[in-house]
Amino acid sequence: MKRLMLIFMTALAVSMCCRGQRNVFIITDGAAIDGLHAPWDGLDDDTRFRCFTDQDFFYFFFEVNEPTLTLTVPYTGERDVDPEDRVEVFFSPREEMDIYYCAEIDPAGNIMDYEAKYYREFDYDWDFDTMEVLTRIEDDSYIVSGRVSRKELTDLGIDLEKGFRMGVFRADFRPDGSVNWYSAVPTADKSPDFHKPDLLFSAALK
Ligand SMILES: [Ca+2]
Repeated sequence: MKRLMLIFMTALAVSMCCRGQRNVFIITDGAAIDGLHAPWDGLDDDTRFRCFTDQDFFYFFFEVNEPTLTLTVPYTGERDVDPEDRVEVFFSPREEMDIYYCAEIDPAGNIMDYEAKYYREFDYDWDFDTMEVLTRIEDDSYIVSGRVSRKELTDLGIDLEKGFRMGVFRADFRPDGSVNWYSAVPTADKSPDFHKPDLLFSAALK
């Protein structure tokens, strides 16, 4: 995993790609999203998201400024991620989100992953077989890096070459239980709900 982190750190010098419903987020070395949005709270953050692939894996990386680190202690199981600070990545083969796959990862490296169907039908017993993450908590920030095998994504119907729908999100909890929800896709929605087609964006390999 040390090599994984090194790869991430060297891939950070990079290009900004288009995103949004009508544009395609092109996955190259260092495909970048800089800053997430919480329009329902009038907030933007400076989270950095990067992703890329090699022959075998899809890699993703988040760097989050987080002065109100909130974790469930003791951690007893993946649903304990629910009230925690975390980053989230969603994959769907289709815009309709008739099926999609989610990983919500806390700064300690705990993963709450599930299969879902629009609208908000969640199977928390489902897990990614090949997802691995490496996280680091620093002063007022944390890093989440991870990977999932391309074969697994392909088997789930996620076609990296032809394109798929991806979601990138963050939850910023505070110890008092209050929360701000952040999305990569700007939206005019009045309240946060990540489980909607217009909160995901089109992505594909170059
Ligand atoms: Ca927080």
